[in-house]
Amino acid sequence: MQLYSNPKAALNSAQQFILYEQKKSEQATGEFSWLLSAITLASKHIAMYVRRVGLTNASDATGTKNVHGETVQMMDELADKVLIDSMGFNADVAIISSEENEEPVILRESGGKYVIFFDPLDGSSNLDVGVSVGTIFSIMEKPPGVDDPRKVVLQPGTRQVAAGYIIYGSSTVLVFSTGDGVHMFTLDPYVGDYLLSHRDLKMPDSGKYYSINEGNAESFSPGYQNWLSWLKSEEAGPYSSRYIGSLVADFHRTLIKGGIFVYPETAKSPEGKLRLMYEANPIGFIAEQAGGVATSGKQRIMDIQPTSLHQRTPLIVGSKKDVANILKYLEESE
Ligand code: P6P
Repeated sequence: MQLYSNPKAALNSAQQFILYEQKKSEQATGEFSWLLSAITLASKHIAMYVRRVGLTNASDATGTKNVHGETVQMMDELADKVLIDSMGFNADVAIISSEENEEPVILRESGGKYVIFFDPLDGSSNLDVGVSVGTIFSIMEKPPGVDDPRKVVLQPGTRQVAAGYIIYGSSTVLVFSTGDGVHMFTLDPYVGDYLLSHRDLKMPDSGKYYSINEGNAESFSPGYQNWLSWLKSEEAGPYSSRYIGSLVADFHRTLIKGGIFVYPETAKSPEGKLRLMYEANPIGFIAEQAGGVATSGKQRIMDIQPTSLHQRTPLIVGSKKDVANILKYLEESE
């Protein structure tokens, strides 16, 4: 049997792809290709540890809690350190901010062009049960003439120049956009590089999967309750429920197959659970670049003007028709 291989992919590593894309724009200086290569190198280190988590103490608790009061695992700290170290010595990176650090990591008091936001290992509580986890990144440029780190990091998602994630699942997949479509690369462990598997990925206009933690349903507002009832009716169906509990995995399925992911306000998380700067914004950037929609239920995610670095937001993201349906119920119940 002929061994399947995608010869075109072999010619398109993520680095080559970025360099080729950057050549298309005169003002490109190759800075982004460096940033991307730093992130992809770090992700290969992280993938190596994630793939062996049962053989190490990587999923053990460190005994500390992060800024959200969540238990920090060894793997969370390792991923955070690997990412900061990989970006740290690049002259263009001014500030790095991650879920694991209450304050932004200031690499350069002045100078430096980019601000990077990370969720180093989203969904890490699933590590010990073999569920996909991921690294999410968002890249913004420093506003000209602003050096105060507190102001520099509090920019709306529309200021993103690039965003993406790496999902450590059945394969290790890199998805990113620099504002010119969404592209997907699969790590070929034999080649040791990310090879192009989808160029200019588009999210279907609608899908049959809905993804929401119905364990919180009691505390959903009437709009969400009414939407869920409609969703399960003959009129709407058939929808299938898929909820992994790992944002990157639930979103990646939505990106590829369409449908909707919802994390609304709940009794436990009255502002929503997901973080704006390093979860909702980058996921929203990718969704919109692929033709999807990302909203808080009240406004476009990327228009939200942050007031604090680790602030949370409700997140509704997915196919335009499925998001339009839920917004109709939310508006009717206002
Ligand atoms: P719940 C993981 O902890 C995470 O931050 C996201 O990856 C995921 O979508 C969400 O929380 C799951 O939260 O409350 O349903 O377990």
